[in-house]
Amino acid sequence: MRPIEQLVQQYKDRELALPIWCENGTLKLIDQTKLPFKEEVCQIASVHKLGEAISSMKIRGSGAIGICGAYGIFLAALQTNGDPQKVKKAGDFLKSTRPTAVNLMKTVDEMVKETKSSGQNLIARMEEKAVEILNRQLDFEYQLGTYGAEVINDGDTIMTHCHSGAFGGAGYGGRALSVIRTAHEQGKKIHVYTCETRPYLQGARITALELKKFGIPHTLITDNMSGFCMSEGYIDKIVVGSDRVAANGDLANKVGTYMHAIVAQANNIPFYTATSSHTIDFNTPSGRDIEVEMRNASEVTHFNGMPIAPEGTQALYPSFDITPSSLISGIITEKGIISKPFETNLRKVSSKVIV
Ligand code: RUB
Repeated sequence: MRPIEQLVQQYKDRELALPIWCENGTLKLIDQTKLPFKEEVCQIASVHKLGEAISSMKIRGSGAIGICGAYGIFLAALQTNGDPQKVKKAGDFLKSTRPTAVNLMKTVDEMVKETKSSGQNLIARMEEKAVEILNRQLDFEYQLGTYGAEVINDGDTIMTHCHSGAFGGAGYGGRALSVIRTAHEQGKKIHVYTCETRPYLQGARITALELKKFGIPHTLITDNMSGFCMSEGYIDKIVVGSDRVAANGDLANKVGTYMHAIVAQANNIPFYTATSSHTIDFNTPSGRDIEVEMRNASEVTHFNGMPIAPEGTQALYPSFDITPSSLISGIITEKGIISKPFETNLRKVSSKVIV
């Protein structure tokens, strides 16, 4: 069986739709900027176009861009007829497209490392390896979903921010929504509050769409309503994804996460991140060392190309913020739920010990 046929079969067996796949040298992905109104497939045959799709958020979410990094290296191998030096250069370009999410860097590095032992069969090996990475991420989603569902009680109301779900991952539920989806599939009666997530509205456009598809009851709120909802007792738990977890447990996630975490602590509401062990970056000692991507201010002054502020208004768009580990109750991974002290317990995960 060809890698693509194997992949399609795996997804069929699990009754899931493939979010990202590659056929005959063309990468196919759902254009997330068009959601929820259209599920349009974007076709990409060059590393340059892939970089553009990542920077312009056609594909986004740390898991999904990690998978794209792997396929991007396969495309680079095809485009350069398997020239390892040029493949490495393409990898450096891909890594520069979004600086905060570490999965992109890690999958590119993993693929480039593999070129060293691939010999004559470099192109074929790159395709196999990309499929392997996609499948591995999908397995992680089920595993972390099962661990994470342990902290969700029947009757819980869970708040999430941004979109940490299937379109932004390997297709089951990404990270936060894998926890929520698993709890729902276990028969727990849950309700989700999804923050709209200004300015890109990933929560309103994509999380609400997935919750609807999964049949999970939910309520959309604007980001500035989370304090009210928490102080009034609407929320039992918070589960968000992570773009990078530093060695001390601080995490980078979509801007706004930090303010939700502070309000959660003030109201004794447990705050979890659902992530994979690959999002933990031991080369980053603390949140202070994470580069926060600054996006174009026009994304704040405009919506869908329409201005929403007087012409000439200055704006700022830090795409992520840092939530200090002191505000985090637990880090849900495919290897188990990591509790405090994070500094020591995160290290144990890297040596495969469940803590
Ligand atoms: C995405 C974002 C998501 C994370 C975590 O930002 O902040 O919350 O990717 O989710 P953007 P996950 O929309 O700018 O890519 O861990 O599932 O990737």
